[in-house]
Amino acid sequence: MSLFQRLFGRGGDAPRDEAEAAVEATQIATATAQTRRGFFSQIASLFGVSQISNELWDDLEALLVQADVGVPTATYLVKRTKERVKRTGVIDPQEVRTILHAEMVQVLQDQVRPEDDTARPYVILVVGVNGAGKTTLIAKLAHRYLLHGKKVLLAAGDTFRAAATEQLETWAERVGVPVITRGQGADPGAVVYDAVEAATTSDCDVLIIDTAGRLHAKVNLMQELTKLRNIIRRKIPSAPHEVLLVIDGTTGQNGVLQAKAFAAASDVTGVVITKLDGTAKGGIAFAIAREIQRPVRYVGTGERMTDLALFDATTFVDALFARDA
Ligand SMILES: Nc1nc2c(ncn2[C@@H]2O[C@H](COP(=O)(O)OP(=O)(O)OP(=O)(O)O)[C@@H](O)[C@H]2O)c(=O)[nH]1
Ligand SMILES: [Mg+2]
Repeated sequence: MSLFQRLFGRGGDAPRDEAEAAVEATQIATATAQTRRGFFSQIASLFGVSQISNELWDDLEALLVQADVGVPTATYLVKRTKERVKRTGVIDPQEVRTILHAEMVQVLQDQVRPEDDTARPYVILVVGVNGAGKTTLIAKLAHRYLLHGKKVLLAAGDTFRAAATEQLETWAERVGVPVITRGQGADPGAVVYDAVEAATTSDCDVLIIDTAGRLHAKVNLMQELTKLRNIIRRKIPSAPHEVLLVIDGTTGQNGVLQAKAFAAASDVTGVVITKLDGTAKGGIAFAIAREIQRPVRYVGTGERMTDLALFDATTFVDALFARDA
């Protein structure tokens, strides 16, 4: 089954056509090159041995941990793989690799998409720590939805950081979408209120709201997100349809801690892992999916507005295990 066929039943964010699906699969393959050539090539070479031993399992677990899969998820994956190997009577180490592959896909696929993306305007709230890649993601999403023929509106809800509004405005202009702003120092709630109002009256399909970067440990800042959500809900009770948590893929296990704190404090519906192109530890996707029980929705594969891929579990795991020519 092609990537396009796998995603075809999904909502408005599914690839437009096979060409777009193929481009995104290539982007994932390119962005995971470091991870593939690093830890995953070492994992692949583990299976070159003549028989399955305890040492194989120990080495596998250690390499998964090094690739940022995290201790709980690495232990879980090894346990599941081992059980399946025993149950099915597999003795060829190469077949262990196939089983591991399937278990890794399963960890990512266990998380379903909860939201109804036929809603209109479809409201997306973007949250995360400072510098994770929120504003860049918004530009990428706007570009993607625009290509899908959607009418997009942005909201400059980061009124805290100097020049945050200007940064979003620059992106909006480049992408070719309007943006609602009130400038630095304004109440982010007021920006969100204006934006929801504008999205409703201007009949737009997708509203994407930027927020200021915040430390997951700061309780008052996390509560501010709840306030923003409530402002949105007053006008559109089913919204926000997605709360996307942006995690910088290069931050390792700290990223997993961030994800846990955000998931506990706000209604995160999905995760975007950015800067996948800048890390050899793409294993973080497994840690996040399993530890916070939310789907990875997109991955950022570079700094340009086209550097975004809709996440697909099989494509991602295939890319990690692929053999480079
Ligand atoms: N290589 C790479 N760089 C990225 C990616 N996404 C974002 N960046 C870079 O990360 C930096 C921070 O991105 P922003 O989008 O400004 O991050 P932010 O979360 O909005 O930051 P604050 O608003 O300060 O909290 C910029 O230099 C981006 O170009 C990605 O997928 N790959
Ligand atoms: Mg920003």
